[in-house]
Amino acid sequence: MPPLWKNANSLTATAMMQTWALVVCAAALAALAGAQKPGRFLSLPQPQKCANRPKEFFYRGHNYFFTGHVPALANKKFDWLDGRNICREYCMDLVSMETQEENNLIFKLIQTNDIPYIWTSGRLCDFKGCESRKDLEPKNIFGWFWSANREKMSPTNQIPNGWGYNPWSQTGHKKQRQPDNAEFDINGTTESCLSILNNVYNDGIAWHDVACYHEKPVVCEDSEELLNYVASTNPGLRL
Ligand SMILES: [Ca+2]
Repeated sequence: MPPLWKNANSLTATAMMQTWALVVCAAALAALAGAQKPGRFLSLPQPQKCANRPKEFFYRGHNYFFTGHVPALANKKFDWLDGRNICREYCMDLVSMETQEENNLIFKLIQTNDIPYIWTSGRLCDFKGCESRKDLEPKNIFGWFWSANREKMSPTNQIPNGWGYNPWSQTGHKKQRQPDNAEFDINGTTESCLSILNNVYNDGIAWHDVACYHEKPVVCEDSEELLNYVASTNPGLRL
């Protein structure tokens, strides 16, 4: 199995390659999903849902929406993988904040609507296929990536390139900077997923590592990979 993000550029070539990529990714994610509920897989996009996906706002070529603002999904919460799958049926994925500008946009959405927390696509590479990657060690600093596009995050203990500050919270359950993997000390569950919490630890709106089974509303963002795949397999469909 190729490294998770090194093959990202190959995913756009042809529909066949994309189909292959989806299968590979589904297999990879099934492995990590199995840690919680056996037999769970990534959902494939549904062309009609993609064509009619909610478009709450638009930024740099991508549409976004918050599940709390969509009648069919309002008041629902999802664990991390279910959150991804809700988005993926719409040719979207959980939001990835690769830049401070995009992060500001999501923080503003959270602040304006008084949203207590959301899931993002941020994930710790601590599942099968990650063991041989020396560049991901130590995991709590170098092991985080955006699942939606398999892009590696900046080291968690540094200000990301191009940012003015470190978006990871300076505090949490153990009164230590994030990621702190705090739940592992309580019940042995690793905090492998990236949530944005709204002042839960009197720390403002900030990034926290959280165990993936917790249920939260989500922000979905257009997935170019899934949109291209559905476009290439459904000629004439308006996306
Ligand atoms: Ca934490």
